[in-house]
Parts: sequence; structure tokens; C-alpha cells
Amino acid sequence: MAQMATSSTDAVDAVLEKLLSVRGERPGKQVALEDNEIRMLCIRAREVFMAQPILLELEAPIKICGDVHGQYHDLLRLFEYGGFPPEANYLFLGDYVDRGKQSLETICLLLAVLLAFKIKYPENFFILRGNHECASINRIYGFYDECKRRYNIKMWKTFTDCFNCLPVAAIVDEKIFCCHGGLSPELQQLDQIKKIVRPTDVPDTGLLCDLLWSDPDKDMVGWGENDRGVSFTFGEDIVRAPAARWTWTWSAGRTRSSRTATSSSREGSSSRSSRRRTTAASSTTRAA
Ligand SMILES: [Mn+2]
Repeated sequence: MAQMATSSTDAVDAVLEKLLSVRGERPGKQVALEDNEIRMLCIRAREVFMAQPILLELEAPIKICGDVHGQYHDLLRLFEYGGFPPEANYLFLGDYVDRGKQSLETICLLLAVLLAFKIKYPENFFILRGNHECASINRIYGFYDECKRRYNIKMWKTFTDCFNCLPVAAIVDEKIFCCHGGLSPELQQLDQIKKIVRPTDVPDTGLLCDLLWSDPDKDMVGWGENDRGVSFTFGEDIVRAPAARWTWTWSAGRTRSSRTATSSSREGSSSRSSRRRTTAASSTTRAA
């Protein structure tokens, strides 16, 4: 017990080692973490999130990654390709759980990396909240079932407490705005994001909902209906309007929320997954 208390970093390292032990193994190979190891990750990561701003201010160079959705072996390959932290800096844009078969390994690896490098490399690794880091969504799309099948319902609730504290947006080098979904008709200035109080569920409407749910539409002018039944779509003119004040480009990770679950054996799919859509709008200049 005394050992647990004094060596929490060692505990994270031990979890990290277990999670990485399946590198190079067949996709689908599971990692058996202890119930208390996962709980430790959730509780400590929650503390880290609450100590961070809800709107992260980051510096380039940083690799920005879209949805992983429980495809753990794709995540491992992504790190192999881009460099394992802290060799490269990363910002993940949300949607770690649901759809794929290994949501638990996926979110645990991301939390373990976050914790392992927090002290030594505090500016190297960040994760944002996606619309699936929300109890009412991941109750339905796979994560709840995986928690219940492999551990227990209490574990799912522990993750919910952690997800409710995730940061929701980031700005890289004061000009690249990043979030899981997109813009909001309510978003007039970035300070509004900083005023969102955590822990929080994702509401059905409003600024937080839009940051996680809205979609760009190149054929749209202004704001439009979203066929997800949640939030809005928006056109290029909407991206350019706040850019007049903020001088930004814009990057979002997003996938459809009504498609079927996927196989975990998606070798070769990492860089061209139709389920990972990372958009970088063109740079705009500050208006006079
Ligand atoms: Mn998604």
C-alpha cells in the first residue's frame, strides 16, 4: 500500500508498458488491465484536465489527430508512424471510444501517455473531448457494453466522470482553432469557451454542444440544419467571419454518428480511414 502511495508514476509506467506490449501483435489482441489500474488512470487524468484550461493554448509543431473510435491497433500504428510521445507532440480531437472493439485500451493508452509525460514533458501531449465522450452517446454506441462485458458498469461511470472534465478546444500558435465538431452561432469571442464550467455533461443545444457536434458544409452559406438532428452546419463565410477578429485557421475531427460499428482489423486503414475526417480550412488574414 505504501508502495502504491509513493510510486504513482511507476504505476502509470507499468500500465503503459502493459498497453504497449501488444505492439506488432495481431489487431484485436487485448490488454488485461486491472480494475484498479484503469480507475487510477481515470481519477488522475481527471485531475490533470481540471488543472488545465478548458481552451488549451498550444505551440507548434504538433500532430493533430482525428477519431480513433476504439481501434486500438490503429492508434498504436499511428504512434509508430508519427513517433511515440514524447518524440512528437500530439493533440487528439476526441472520439476515442465507441464503434471499434477496443475502446478501453484506446482511452487507457491516451490517458496513460498523458499522465506519464505530464511532469517531464507538460507541453507534449493533449486530448480534447469528442461527442462520444458523453454518457448518453457512449451508452449506446459500444463503450458502455464493453465496460460492462469486460469489467463493470461502475467502471463506465468512472470514465464518465473523467470525460466530463476534458478540455473542449485548443488554439495552436494563436491561430489554428481546433475542436471536435465546429463553430457555433453563439461563439462571438473565445472567452466564452473559457467560461464553460466543468465537470459538465454535453447539453443538447448551445455553445458546448456545437463545438462537439456542428459540421462544416462547403455548399452552405451561413448556418443550416444538421441532418444528425443536433447542432448546425455552416459555410465558409461563417469560418471567415470570426477569422476577421481572430486570424485563424480551423481544424476539426469528425465522423458520422449513425453508422454501424466497425471491425477492429483495419490494417492499412490508419491514414485513409473514411471515419477519420480531419479538415484544415485555409488560412485567412486579419481584417483591417
Ligand atoms: Mn466520430
